[in-house]
This record gives sequence, structure tokens and C-alpha cells, in this order.
Amino acid sequence: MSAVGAPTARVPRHGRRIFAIWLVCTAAAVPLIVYVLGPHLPPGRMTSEAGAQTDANTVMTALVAPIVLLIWICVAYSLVVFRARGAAIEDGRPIFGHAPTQTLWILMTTAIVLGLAAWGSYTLIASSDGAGGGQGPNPVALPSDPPGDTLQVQVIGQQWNWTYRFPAYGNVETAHLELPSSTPIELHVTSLDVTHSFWAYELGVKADAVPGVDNIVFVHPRRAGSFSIRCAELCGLWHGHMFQTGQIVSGDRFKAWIAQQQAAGKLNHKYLPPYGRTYFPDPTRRAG
Ligand SMILES: [Cu+2]
Repeated sequence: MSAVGAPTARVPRHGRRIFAIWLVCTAAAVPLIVYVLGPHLPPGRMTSEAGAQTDANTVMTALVAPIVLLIWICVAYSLVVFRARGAAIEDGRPIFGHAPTQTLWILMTTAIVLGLAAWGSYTLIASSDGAGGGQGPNPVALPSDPPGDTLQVQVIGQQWNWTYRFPAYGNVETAHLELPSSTPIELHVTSLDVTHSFWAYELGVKADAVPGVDNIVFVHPRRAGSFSIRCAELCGLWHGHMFQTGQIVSGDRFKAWIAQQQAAGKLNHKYLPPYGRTYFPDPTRRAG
């Protein structure tokens, strides 16, 4: 920083020292974040969608680390080097701006923000996994899966439980969610009564469940395993009861499971309205 009335005595080049310390710390921290912390960042890699979120979290953490380190190092350096010594209370030298620093700051923040916007737009539009994240019935980009391969699963939120319907299997209704590991999935999230939010953490899915709305979410499983399901929208007294554990299983196990569900006739239709793309709460239904 340029200062007015600088004394003629040689002033140490604080900026260069700070830069050197910052460079060493950043060179150590960024590879640690990418290679050591990154694989442990949420939400994991059970699905392509979750993997893309883990990648995004890794990139963001690696990008923010140099900025956070610069702030910490400046503060620590100031505490050590610039702290008042002796009894006299003196003001520091006034600072009147520094054009190169300000220009660099504007250029760097612009580059980071525009770079992230370009990367985000690219992954949204060009990804072969599609862009359905529960934003509505018309995702801006569809997955490039072969047509006919996709399994549609309707997720119905209801005070206070989740129910699933499989239109490809005669609208069989289940109280538990199992998904085949080798098949692209298209979740259709909706609600019977109030706004819920279908949050399947390990799948990388969080989609609002709203009556009258068909929110589409694409899921591409990558490996078998169990995942937690929660409601992420305070929906009434037993909101916390909307917790389940779902499974991603092999295609054969899924076929056996769904056949079992069909055979058991676990249909809940006397409680739930017949299958539709969306549902409305009782008063509207009664009003026709
Ligand atoms: Cu809920």
C-alpha cells in the first residue's frame, strides 16, 4: 500500500513477504484439498449427480482456499509485524488506495465469477446426465440415455410419509424405495397435501414436493448401497417422521423386489388418489 510521508529509512517489502508466505501455503493447501479432502467431501459418488456435486464442492473449496489463506496470512502478519510496541499510542500511516492492487482484485474476482458461471452453465446444458434437479416438469436439458431405458418413479410426499409409484409396473405402490443400479432413473416428485422436500442425500437429490407440481429429477446410479431419505421442508407436526432408508440394488434384485411388491398387492389406493402426474389436497379434490 502506498503511504504518504514515508520516512526515508528502508521499509521492508511487506507485500512481497506476505505474497511469498501465501504462495507456499497455497501450493501446499490446494493439492491437499483436491487429493486428500476432496474424496471425503459430500455427497459422495453413489450416483453421477452426487459425483458432480462432490466435484463442484472440491473445485469451490480449492478456489476459496487461496482467498481465505490470503486473509488469514494478512491478519497474522499484521498481528506480528505491525502491532504497537511500547506505551505510546500512535496512528498507523494513512492509506490512500493502491491502483495495481485494486485492478488486480477486480480482474481476479471477475475471472473467478465468470469462470464459475461458464463452468456451471456448461455442466447444466452439456452434461449427458441432463439438468433435472427438481426445478419443474420441463428440465432445460434431457439426459442422453437411450429412449426406453429410463425407469420412472413417482415420489409422493404426504403428511407424514413417502410413497412411491412405478408407472412401468402397473402403478404398483410401495412404502419403500429400491432402485436398480444399472438403469437411469427419472424421479417425479410431488405431494398430496403441503410442500415437502425429497432429500436423498447419497443420491445427490433434493427436490421440492409440491401439490399440483411434477418436479423431475434425473438419477444415474453408479453403485449399489443404501441411502437416507429425509423431508427437508418443515411440513407439520411429524415432519421428522419422514425418514427412510432406500436401496440401490442390482437389476435382478430390483426385478425380484418389484415383482414381490406387485404380488403382495400392497396397494394403498384406498388412502391415496389414483395415479396421476400431480395431486391436489382434499378440498380441491372434493370441489372437483
Ligand atoms: Cu414433509
